[in-house]
Amino acid sequence: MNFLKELGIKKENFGASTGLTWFKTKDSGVIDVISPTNGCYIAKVFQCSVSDYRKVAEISHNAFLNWRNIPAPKRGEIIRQVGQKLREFKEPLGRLVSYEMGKSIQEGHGEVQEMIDICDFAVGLSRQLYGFTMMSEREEHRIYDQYHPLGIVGIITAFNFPVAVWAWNSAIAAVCGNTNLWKPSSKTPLCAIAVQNILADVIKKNKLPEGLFSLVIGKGSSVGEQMLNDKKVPLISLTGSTSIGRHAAEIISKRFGKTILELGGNNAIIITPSADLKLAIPATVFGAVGTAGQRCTSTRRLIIHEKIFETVKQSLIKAYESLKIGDPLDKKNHVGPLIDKSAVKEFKHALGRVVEEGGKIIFGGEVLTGKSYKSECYVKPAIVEAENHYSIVQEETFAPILYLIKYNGDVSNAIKIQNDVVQGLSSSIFTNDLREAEEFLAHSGSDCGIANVNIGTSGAEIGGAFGGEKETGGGRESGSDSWKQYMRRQTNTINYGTKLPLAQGIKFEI
Ligand code: UN1
Repeated sequence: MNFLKELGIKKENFGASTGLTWFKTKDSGVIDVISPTNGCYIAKVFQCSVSDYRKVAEISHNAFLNWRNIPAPKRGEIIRQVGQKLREFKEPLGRLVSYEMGKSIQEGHGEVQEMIDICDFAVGLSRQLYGFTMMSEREEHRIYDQYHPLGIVGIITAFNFPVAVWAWNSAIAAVCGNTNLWKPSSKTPLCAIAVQNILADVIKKNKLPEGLFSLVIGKGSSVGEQMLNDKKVPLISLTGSTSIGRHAAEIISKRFGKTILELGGNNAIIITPSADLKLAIPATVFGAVGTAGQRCTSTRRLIIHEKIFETVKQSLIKAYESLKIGDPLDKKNHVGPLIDKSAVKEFKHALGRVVEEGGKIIFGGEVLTGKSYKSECYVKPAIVEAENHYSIVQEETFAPILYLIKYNGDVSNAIKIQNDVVQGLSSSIFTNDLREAEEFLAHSGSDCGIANVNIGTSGAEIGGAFGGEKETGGGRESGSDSWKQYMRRQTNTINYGTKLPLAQGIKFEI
């Protein structure tokens, strides 16, 4: 396969790198990477050891001591070059994302586009790391705040966005003057190795120090724990399940480290009687089955007004019937496989539970077998009539299951249902009624980090701050002023006069 070669993926790969240097540990466990698209073996990755981790962190910390003094726009220039390299490698990298993770090739390329976009954003940002200037109450005094880099930023990513989420964090963290230490999901290590190889050209060309962009592929129970406990890593940005996030937050907060947590979502779309169904139906379908329901922003609940419930249900069934499921590398397919067999098991288990609780599967839910499905990871996305209080509906099942929930009366009833879960990532309303839209966006409206009108729950642009409330973790990454989390704020008061007045008018004369 040419794209593997182009990306520097070998039959045997190592798990730790500080840039150009790879650590050659072979005795700390092996990952055999299998493609969910066809069940074929792709390559081997030797996981790194705890002692590798310590060395990598040491090198990354030393790199930080220099990198923080490079003017931010010059750091931006490096990220500009990274963006340029990603443009060159968009085709093979997008293909690898699709092959290793299983999302459609369009989405694979879209993911690389997100990386390119965030690099562009970070380049501009490198000239805009602004603080405020405040008016002092004292004569001949000036107060301002400024932002300083933190140190090593640990980036722990999930399998579903094996490259984009790293880029959101690392492009911003790097222009802010930090070094990056990436621990990718063990389900998609090759994507991370490919990115590390793409970075190597930029590192070489600019003679950058080892440790600016580092990678550790290792066991969560050893290498992961080491990182969580490491005082040299002042900030950890973690994308994953709520239970992993809770565990990480407990450890990191004990050492007063900072976190950006992007955890589970249980995202809903509300469809009101005035909604334009020409928009609402495709947005719902993309939200529910895109990435085979494995985005943290995937649409899991559809809250429909009773007046239009039947119409929406029938339109959805029709749309689901037209979905092409199969090899995600084939452009005509909309839906690829789930990441692995255990995800298929979760899918089936969730459907079993919803039926037990009184739900009705009205479409799909089968595991697909037959010649055209080259692995055991293909499923038919399911539509289920359910109620919001069912325990399984309250959970995030990382699979294409869409729960249809009826509401009646006013939009406030729908908002109440939408908010009645522990997660708070993304939400949408489809309405042509201004009052309903504004009610949804008001203080008493959606309690999520993302609230959209007439577009779906997934597919956010990089320009906005990305993240959610409640058990989603409260972090914000990517655009807007998320960069502030990657820096430490300092307030500076400068006396340029010849007296020493105290604030609050206090007199202290000696
Ligand atoms: C994720 O699923 O972890 O908004 C991130 C979206 C994408 C990112 C999803 N831009 O769906």
